[in-house]
Amino acid sequence: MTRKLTYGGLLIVLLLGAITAWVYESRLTSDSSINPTVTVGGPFSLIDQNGVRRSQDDFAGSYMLVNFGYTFCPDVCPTALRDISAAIDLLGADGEKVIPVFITIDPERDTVEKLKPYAAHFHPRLVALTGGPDEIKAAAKAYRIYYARADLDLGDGDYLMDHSSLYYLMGPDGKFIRHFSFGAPADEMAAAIRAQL
Ligand SMILES: [Cu+2]
Repeated sequence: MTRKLTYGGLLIVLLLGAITAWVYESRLTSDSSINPTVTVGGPFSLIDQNGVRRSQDDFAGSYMLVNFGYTFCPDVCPTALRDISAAIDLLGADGEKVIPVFITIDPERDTVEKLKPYAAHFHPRLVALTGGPDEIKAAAKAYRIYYARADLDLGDGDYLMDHSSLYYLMGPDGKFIRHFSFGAPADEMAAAIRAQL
């Protein structure tokens, strides 16, 4: 296969992934506006970048800004984490009330060792969580996150993951407050979060 074809294939896979995630997300957002009883979030038990098991109860009393992704992600996740970190910094001292939480949807590659420098790169208070495949599956289901391994071999055993990129603001009681879509500007997120604190 030529280089050109490989890049073309990659583009198609990324595009299909984006469309799937978009369809899934529009269903979620329309669901939750039509039906306010649609729940997002809930109990989880995962392992943070320091190897410590963390549950939803550990975050009680703090707001969480939760998003899902994977460290091998070439573009979407780094952008999301940069925007989320910027929004929290824009909140100044109030930002201390909000804990940014990144949950991997690629636990096979995203080990504790991998998550530690990745999290530190984006925000000093970012909590990055991994776990067993079933634990990740349960957390993603609770947060209505779609993810799947992309059907394209990048060589050397590398692969991409398709996943939805929504950020969830959860209250000190662990309840869902609102979501932000990928691409939401940091200043708009900061203002929207401030209105909830
Ligand atoms: Cu990603």
